Amino acid sequence: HSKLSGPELLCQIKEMVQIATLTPDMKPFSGLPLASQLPPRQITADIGPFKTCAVVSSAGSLKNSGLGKEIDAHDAVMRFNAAPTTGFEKDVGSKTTVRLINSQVMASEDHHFLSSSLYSAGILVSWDPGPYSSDLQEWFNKTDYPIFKQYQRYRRLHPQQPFYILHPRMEWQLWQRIQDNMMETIQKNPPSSGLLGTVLMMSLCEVVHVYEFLPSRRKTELCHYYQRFSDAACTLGAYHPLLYEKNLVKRMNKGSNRDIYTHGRVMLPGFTTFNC
Ligand code: NCC
Repeated sequence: HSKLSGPELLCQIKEMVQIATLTPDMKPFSGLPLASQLPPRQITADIGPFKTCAVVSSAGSLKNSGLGKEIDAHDAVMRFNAAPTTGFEKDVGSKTTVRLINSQVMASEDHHFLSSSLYSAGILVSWDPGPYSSDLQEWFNKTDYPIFKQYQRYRRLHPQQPFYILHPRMEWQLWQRIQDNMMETIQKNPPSSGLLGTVLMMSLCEVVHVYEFLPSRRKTELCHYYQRFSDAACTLGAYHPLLYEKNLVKRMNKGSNRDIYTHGRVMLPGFTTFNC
């Protein structure tokens, strides 16, 4: 085990993590009604490339950040799960280009996924923890949450909105990059939506600015900027190997430590901008 430099880590992720979404030709979906609802092409073929992008974590430390204008100035903005903009524009902006949601959000009653207007802006991308084998049939037989049932219902209600599903292989290829670059054995759970989304945006953008994934001086136990609920595990991780994810991102950061401290801002280069 040797500690890779930032550029070496970036190259590992560029070369070993395949960014892929489900398409109608993939088995076992090809023979199912679901196939007709999946986008015919990969997300990377349909959207972007963008010049500059913002990835907005949902961290409580975004509260009172005043980062809204800066975030909205990017060509594309990614948000996560149930994170709202209405009422929080000053701190998180109002533009939503892509929303990455986990299957728990799609399935749980209290998120009103099928009817809430929160999800109607921008492009949706969803994911569900797949088996380590990344076998699609195995995953289809046993998802964590009913991602496919909910996807089909949502598509019927909102047929015009672009909606992709991440290939579970991406979760585990990224997990492997984390594990291979850490001394400790990490829990065998997929990376958080935050890291999955950051890597997805690195394949769509020339430069990705990630906000409050590495906490600034505003670091707080407040879980989300939009909820009055505190738990340090939101920032440090419990189910997800979040602390290790953050360590990796810190090593890949092209921006300054000062930017992290004052803005919670990390700068990562898009995959097309460097050679390995
Ligand atoms: O909290 P969550 O994530 O929606 O946050 C999105 C991403 O922002 C980063 N984050 C968030 C809070 C914080 N204090 N620090 C952070 O760095 C993380 O990168 C995080 O991924 C998820 O990853 O999908 C997660 O989803 C929630 C929950 O399912 C949704 O918010 C819907 O309610 C999970 N919480 C629970 O299961 C209770 C969370 O573990 C991960």
